[in-house]
Amino acid sequence: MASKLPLAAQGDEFAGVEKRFGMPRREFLAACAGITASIGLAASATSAVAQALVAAPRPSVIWLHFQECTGCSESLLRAEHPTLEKLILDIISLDYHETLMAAAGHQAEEARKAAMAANKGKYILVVEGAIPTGINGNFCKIGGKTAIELIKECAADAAAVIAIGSCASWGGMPSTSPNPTGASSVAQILGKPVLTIPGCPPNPYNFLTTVVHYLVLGKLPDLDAKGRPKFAYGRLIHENCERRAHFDAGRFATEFGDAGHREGWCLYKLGCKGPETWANCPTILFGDVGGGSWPVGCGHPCIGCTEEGVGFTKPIHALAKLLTVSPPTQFARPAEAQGKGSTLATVATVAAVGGLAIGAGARMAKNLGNLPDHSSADEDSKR
Ligand code: FSX
Ligand code: SF4
Ligand code: F3S
Repeated sequence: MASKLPLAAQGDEFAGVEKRFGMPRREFLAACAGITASIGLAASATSAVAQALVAAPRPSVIWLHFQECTGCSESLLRAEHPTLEKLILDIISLDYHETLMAAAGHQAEEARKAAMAANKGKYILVVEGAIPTGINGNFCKIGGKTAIELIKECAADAAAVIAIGSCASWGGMPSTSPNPTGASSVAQILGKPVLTIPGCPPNPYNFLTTVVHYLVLGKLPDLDAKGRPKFAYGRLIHENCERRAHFDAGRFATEFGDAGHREGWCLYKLGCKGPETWANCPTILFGDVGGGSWPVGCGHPCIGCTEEGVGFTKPIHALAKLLTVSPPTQFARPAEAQGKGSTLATVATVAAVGGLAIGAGARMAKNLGNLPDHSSADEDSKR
């Protein structure tokens, strides 16, 4: 049962965390409070989450790499963020990870088989990278087995399969046209849905929170129709973007380095895909270096890297579909300063570009109140 004591007043139940996780107890509990909120539990459950992290047996994790840049692992393990790295590596038992393990060759293969046998039906399989299906899968072979053979063998006795990164989630960059290697997602290879944590790279907190959810509650979090945890992918980037007020006021950067860009105005006209991309980038940020540490915060339009059919597919300069919000009612004439003036024609043009009609505002209000069970960007555009 969750303790009712304030965090600072709790006794010695977390006395070992400083040694084990390499962080002050208060910092550990603060991290647990954030995770507790992310997985949708009341703040009073923070203590229970912390206790579970300290006491839960570390699940065995088999981590496979295929067609990718290893950015998923890099984002998880970057040196500037020892807290996260420590937390993850201490709550799981990473028994096989080709780029991190000291073992090599036959020794590595034996470690994988031993971990799978010892934890049959209980280990978590994490897959990073797309799986090439061309020339019978021979574009990628590890230890004499194709990626297809390996993933099927490892998934057979896994308790859960997690596709991390856009490559594993939906094919990502390797699957872009003309896709000469036949790069495919984990779900396509296994022929069944799996939990996906897309992003190129994905945000490590979304992986951490998913694992903690599994450890604490004994089940995976609620997923949307693309297999993404709703706690992380339940909102459009556009809904939480710090530049949103500029979008609503019709203030847009139209060139990199122009006055609007330097002022931090909305990047929609530079091709920002925030209005059709579901992810929590603006709320959880990257790298723990403070505010603004996410693509739009740094002045670059979101390219929709989490979103199949958008990231690496739509041209960077193409305008995004406006899925849940109405366009601004006023736009500047070309000769006027932005933020002032409009014509019916400009309003109509932008409305047509967005594919929206009257009623979108009401829909926005509805969507802000409810988590949409979006299944694809196209379906959402029809709602
Ligand atoms: Fe790279 Fe991962 Fe992108 Fe892919 O992240 S960051 S190419 S999603 O599989 O390593
Ligand atoms: Fe932010 Fe992009 Fe939406 Fe503009 S279009 S408010 S920059 S997410
Ligand atoms: Fe990717 Fe856009 Fe987030 S490019 S990292 S989904 S802001």
